[in-house]
Amino acid sequence: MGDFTNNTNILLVGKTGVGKSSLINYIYDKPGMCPTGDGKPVTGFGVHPITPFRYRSMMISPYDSSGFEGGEQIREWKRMLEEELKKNDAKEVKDWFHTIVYCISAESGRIDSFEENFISDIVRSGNKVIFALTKSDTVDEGKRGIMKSIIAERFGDHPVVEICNVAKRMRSGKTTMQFGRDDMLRTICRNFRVNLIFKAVRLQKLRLEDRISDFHHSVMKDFDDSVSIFTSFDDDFRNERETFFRRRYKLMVGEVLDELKFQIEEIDRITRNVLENLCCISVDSYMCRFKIDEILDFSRWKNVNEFWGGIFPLFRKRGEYRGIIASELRKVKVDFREKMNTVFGDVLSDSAENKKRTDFLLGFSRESD
Ligand SMILES: Nc1nc2c(ncn2[C@@H]2O[C@H](COP(=O)(O)OP(=O)(O)OP(=O)(O)O)[C@@H](O)[C@H]2O)c(=O)[nH]1
Ligand SMILES: [Mg+2]
Repeated sequence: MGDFTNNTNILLVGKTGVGKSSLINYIYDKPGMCPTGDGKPVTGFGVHPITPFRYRSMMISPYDSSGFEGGEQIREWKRMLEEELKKNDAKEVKDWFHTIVYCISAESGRIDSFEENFISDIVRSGNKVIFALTKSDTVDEGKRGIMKSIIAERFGDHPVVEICNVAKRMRSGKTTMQFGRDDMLRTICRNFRVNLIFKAVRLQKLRLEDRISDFHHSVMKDFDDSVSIFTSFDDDFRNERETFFRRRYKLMVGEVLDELKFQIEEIDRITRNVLENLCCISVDSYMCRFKIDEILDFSRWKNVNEFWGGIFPLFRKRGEYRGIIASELRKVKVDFREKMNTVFGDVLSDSAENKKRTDFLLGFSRESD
């Protein structure tokens, strides 16, 4: 993979004062890296790149961001991020950041509706989100459990990491310990791998759509060029066209599928090597399970042949036949999309919240194979 680097960009997002900057300081292991504080907003408006640091063999590039307190501020925040994206030549957030770490304070006991809408947008746009349940030291296990189920209920199976960013001296004189750093960093590293696989699928999906349209046009052009009123629509003619189209389809679409399969296997191999051998983070092995021949199944063409039994009056033959081919091609396209969507779960439609999809991409087994 030419563009593979072990660098992962993460953006910290969340309401004012939830502990975004403190979380960076904690995972960085440098208390004064980002300014933090109580009361009024501390981190200035914007997205702030922090010097990358190494975690085992991965480079982590955190971006701190200003917090928000309500719907209006979120709108401003989004506009600001869009501007930043433009400056960085990125079309979408997911192109720039491998992971969004969404911080929610365990103390809050709820997710505000403006926040819920915002997170749903982020998730729906195909971003990989990790929820950081900050200030987990301040509430008991029961309350943390409730927050986790609220998150799971609203946003599906995204990872939730319980975090205590800062050691605090309690009134009792006891000092609390920080926790969650390793868990957070491991989750970020695993996410990086999933993000790369998603990216490959998304890119090849666009190419596949193009290829199928090209195929469609090339078949119709071939028909217009090679079929005339003198053409006899006998078995030989039909078989010859069918074999020709089949071969072309396999070539045009199959090539992209081959490439996708190869890319996924490469990403799997390389990222597994980095994570397992260099970072000692175990990952589930991804298996590229889809069978290209099954996806390219061309059985629809049989309908054309069976339907065409010489029942049309002669003068309608060419026009009818052309119409049938065009409509069969549309069905082939629909079939193809359905198959791809089954194979990749919701990845291709870019909507998240699908457990199967995540399991699949993380390499857990899928019963449908
Ligand atoms: N007990 C406890 N306090 C925390 C934790 N994380 C952050 N804090 C405290 O919460 C306050 C706000 O932390 P910040 O890191 O400044 O929060 P922020 O989200 O960056 O805030 P803005 O930049 O203003 O949006 C500070 O007083 C931190 O010490 C945590 O995990 N546990
Ligand atoms: Mg801050």
